[in-house]
Amino acid sequence: MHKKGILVTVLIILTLSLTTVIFAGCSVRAQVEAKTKVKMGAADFIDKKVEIKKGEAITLVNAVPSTHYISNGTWDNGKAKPMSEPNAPTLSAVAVSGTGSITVGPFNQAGEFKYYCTIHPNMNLTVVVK
Ligand SMILES: [Cu+2]
Repeated sequence: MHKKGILVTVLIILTLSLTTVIFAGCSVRAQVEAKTKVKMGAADFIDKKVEIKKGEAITLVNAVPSTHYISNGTWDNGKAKPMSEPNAPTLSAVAVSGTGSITVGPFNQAGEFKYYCTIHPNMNLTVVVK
């Protein structure tokens, strides 16, 4: 009788931990990655220009551990030029650290949109939306 009680307790604990693992998995999957990935190096965009279709998003991925702060705008000859572009998803020094990533979008209007890293001179990205 006592053994059965222990067995039931173990089963309940197992069920609860399994449920936790399943829900944790769901929340990770909720951060949807876009099919277009833009790789970032230690201090630059490895992919400097990407082309996507209207309605699509991009995912900025650190290819090596680093920290970037991404905003709308561009570096022009070593000078930071923040921009506020109509129809561009707004980023205001959004941090991407370690080997992390962020998804930007969807981009719902055609055009060319500029993003830059506020701490790494000349780290520019152009997103072309067709
Ligand atoms: Cu950076």
